[in-house]
Amino acid sequence: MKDYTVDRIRNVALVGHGSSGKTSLTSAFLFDAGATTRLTKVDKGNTVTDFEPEEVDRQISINSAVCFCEWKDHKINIVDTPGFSNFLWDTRAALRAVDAAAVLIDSVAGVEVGTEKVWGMLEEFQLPRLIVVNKMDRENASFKRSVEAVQQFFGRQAVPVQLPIGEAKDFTGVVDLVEKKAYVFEKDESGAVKESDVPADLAPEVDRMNKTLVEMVAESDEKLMETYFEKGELSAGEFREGLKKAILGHQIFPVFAASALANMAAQTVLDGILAYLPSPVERPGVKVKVDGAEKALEASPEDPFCALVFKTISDVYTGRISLLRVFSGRVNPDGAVTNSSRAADEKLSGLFFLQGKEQIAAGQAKAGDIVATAKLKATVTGDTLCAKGADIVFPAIKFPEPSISFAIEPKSRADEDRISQATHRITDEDPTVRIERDADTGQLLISGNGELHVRIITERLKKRFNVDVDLKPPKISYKETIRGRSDVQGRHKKQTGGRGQFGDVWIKMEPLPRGGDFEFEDKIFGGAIPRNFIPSVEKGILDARKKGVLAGYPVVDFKVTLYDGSYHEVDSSDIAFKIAASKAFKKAMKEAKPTILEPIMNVEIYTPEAYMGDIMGNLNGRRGKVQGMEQKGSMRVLKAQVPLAEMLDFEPTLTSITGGRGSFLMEFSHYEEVPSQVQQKIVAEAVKEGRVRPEEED
Ligand SMILES: Nc1nc2c(ncn2[C@@H]2O[C@H](COP(=O)(O)OP(=O)(O)OP(=O)(O)O)[C@@H](O)[C@H]2O)c(=O)[nH]1
Ligand SMILES: [Mg+2]
Repeated sequence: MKDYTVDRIRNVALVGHGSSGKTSLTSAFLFDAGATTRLTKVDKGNTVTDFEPEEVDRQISINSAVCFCEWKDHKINIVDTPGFSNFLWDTRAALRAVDAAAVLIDSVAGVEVGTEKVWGMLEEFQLPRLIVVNKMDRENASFKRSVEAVQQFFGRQAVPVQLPIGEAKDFTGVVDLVEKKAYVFEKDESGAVKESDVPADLAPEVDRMNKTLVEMVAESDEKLMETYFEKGELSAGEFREGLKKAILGHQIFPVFAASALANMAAQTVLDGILAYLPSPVERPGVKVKVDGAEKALEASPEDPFCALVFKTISDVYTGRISLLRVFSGRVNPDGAVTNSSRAADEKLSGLFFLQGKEQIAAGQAKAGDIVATAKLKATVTGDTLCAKGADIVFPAIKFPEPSISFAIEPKSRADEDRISQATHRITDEDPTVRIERDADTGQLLISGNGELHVRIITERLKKRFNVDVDLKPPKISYKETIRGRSDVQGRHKKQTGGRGQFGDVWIKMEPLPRGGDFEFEDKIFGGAIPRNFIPSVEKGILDARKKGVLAGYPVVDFKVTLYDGSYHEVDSSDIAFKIAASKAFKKAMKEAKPTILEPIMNVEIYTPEAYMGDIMGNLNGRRGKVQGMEQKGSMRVLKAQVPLAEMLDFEPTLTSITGGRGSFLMEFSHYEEVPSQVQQKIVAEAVKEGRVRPEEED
């Protein structure tokens, strides 16, 4: 491959709601630019970027995947990201690797819940973006309606730079509103295009939209505004330069129209990426910590090497593959670097560009590019690699805590043995998964971001690691806490024959505000308990709080004050005080009005207005509390808080109520007390599972 200078590279993520066409558009890009010899299809399971078996089976993207194409003497690195809510954490991580994004909108559905979610991420990372109204060939496609929806949600900065020629089955191409030129595409998926004059019937609309665009550009810059007022127009140069500047400054989000599936107008989007989205040198310097101080990194190949590991792939043959975005400097395939996040040295053994899963050897990795390397020893996703001595560290990548757990049961002893090895590889690749044994029940728990996520991980265990497990119904991570105060003695005494054991503590227990977790205060004066035993008292309570007295769930949001006790010169020991503290904890908890807490989720539902009533009624039955409702065009956005325990089967319900037109997202909000009738059920369940014994006295 040709060696491209930094200004001739673009790093673009394709983002959007699930099924908006990101993978299909990626396929069209690759085919049109000659990177593939045929137009690959999601429905055929042969795309470059949905290469995992779980992706092929379900026809959705689960992982973000990197590929590239060479277009008009530039290299465009494309990151095809997942749109389904369970996998958006990976999309968020991938955004750390790019300088801009293309946001895909389904021309029939308009803005969906996932669109707003990814939009929020682009705002968070301050990435310039263009918008593609995709699926223009679909029945009921509407460019106008889609643009209106985008403007209602994201503001009037969303301005068309194209006007589609025809819609649905009549969609044949686009008019470029900057050049006022038409591009008409063959309907045979070849991508063959003819440039022509604007069709006469569209001319007035094109003039009007061109004027709107010019005005938006003029508005974005004081000097251009003056020129526009004086002359009544902008020169072609001023217009184009001003447009790009406005896009880089987030004052304009240019809107394109395309049909990825029919390979129509993908090339004009590629042109748009070159013309309007920043090269690595055009984006503001990425903020990093250098020797503790914040600094902006310039994308210069001459500076010290510095790269962020934004993704890890666990490949059956190659092992661990780390995907790097190089932000400055350069490195050779055998380079020695430092992992500055962990103060560990790493030696590279090869560099390659990824075309989906295919690896293409790279002679060097340079500032502004995306590359991959295999077999790093200490490095995980989110780490910084830099030149030895450079000591640069990128801000960490934040991953969500898992929101749902399932128990899994290995089908055989051999399966059980293979699990621990597989766990490592899986969490390497997906830092949001946890596979852990529950200390109380002995059950193996697998936790993730949603049911689909957990099911896919289970499939991966089977396909890649030959681990066969049964997935049990999901478990909610309940907690226990107290509502009242107590003041108790805990005494451990065994003084019959030989060396005895003696520990004696008096503690007060009181509630802390939600999220307060645990506090320990030592108020022993005058040596009632010798100093050296006090940490054992705290340890005893820390151990004991792992299991509450009601249903055996961890205990949170309470404070323990140790204020008195007694000891024995010979028989007192660390262990005796630990046991005394543990006894005191159980007693104190029972006397302090114990209660159970459950996770409450923030739920956001997007639905056409007609289904609002049914959805509200359904949420009521799920102990949901509606927090607010907004109208965005023809859509309603409903925000509610609902206990996770009630949301496990919400997805199919919403689909059936709305005929598939509604979508929702949920994320953890906080813990709240469980109503008493529900508590009784949880306790009964815990007794049945053996987490607690009905009368556990000692
Ligand atoms: N009619 C029509 N269908 C399309 C178009 N683009 C994609 N599709 C179809 O929409 C479905 C989803 O397409 P994908 O490309 O997988 O969408 P995606 O955004 O990558 O989906 P996720 O990665 O799962 O979020 C597939 O069945 C595609 O064939 C289009 O332009 N027109
Ligand atoms: Mg996809």
